[in-house]
Amino acid sequence: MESRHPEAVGPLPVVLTIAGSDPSAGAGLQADLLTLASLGVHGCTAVTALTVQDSVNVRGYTPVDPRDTMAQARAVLEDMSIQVIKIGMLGSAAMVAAVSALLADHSQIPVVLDPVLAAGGGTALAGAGLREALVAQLLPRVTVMTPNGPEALALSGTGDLPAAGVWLNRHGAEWALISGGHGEEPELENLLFRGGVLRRTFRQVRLPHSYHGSGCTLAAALAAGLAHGLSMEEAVARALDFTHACLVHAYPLGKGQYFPDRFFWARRHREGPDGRI
Ligand code: PXL
Repeated sequence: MESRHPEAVGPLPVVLTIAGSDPSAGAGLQADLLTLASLGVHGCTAVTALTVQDSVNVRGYTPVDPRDTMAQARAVLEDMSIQVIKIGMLGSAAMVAAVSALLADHSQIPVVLDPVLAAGGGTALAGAGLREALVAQLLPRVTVMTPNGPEALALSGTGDLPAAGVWLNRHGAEWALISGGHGEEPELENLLFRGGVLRRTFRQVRLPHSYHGSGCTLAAALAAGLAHGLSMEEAVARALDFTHACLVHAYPLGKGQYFPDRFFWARRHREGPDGRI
């Protein structure tokens, strides 16, 4: 007979992330798992692509056969109760079609879509027709999407961010959070839209460096909040605060972008005299 340890609490909420692998572990599914773990969520992964990259740039990527990615996702979905599906880099229109069919079979699960088109350094992570496929096949199924400014403009073809937010809602995304930070302004604005209306503007102070995986962190933290049962506005507010804290504590590991520290709250040993836990 199984007995529970007196300190054990109930099972963790579970998020399935469908995303690409980043060997530097700054972005992609590695970023998702770190973020989810830090926020008390169990993360499962279905891998869409193997990227080759470091903290400076992306050297290339190999797409995974969508049948293999979907077999991973379906295995997990058949076995566990999944609270939220988070979608990151898909890479190809064929992968979008496969994910769209998967979501049709799990219509009750909320979906967080980070519409990845390019790496932080600018290298494309998108095959031909990805943009059109995302819009036509995935947006109608999205609970909340988290494009950055350039992604919102590219997806919508509009000329400014307020118009892009309205456009994304009209094309099916129930909520759209357009994250700021890609301009030069000292204070960045994150815009939350629903029903074609700008519901809230969240302002944040710009931080000094360039970061690897900040968008993945934001979307994964938002998925974690929803998996814990927060309302959308509360989950967005907390995800933005969490991401900002990760970036405040970010560290340089390689020759390029800084790495967000998703476990900033556990680093008391950094202040210790011998640098150990
Ligand atoms: O940050 C976007 C992103 C998402 N997913 C993977 C990535 C990147 C950026 O480099 O490599 C796998």
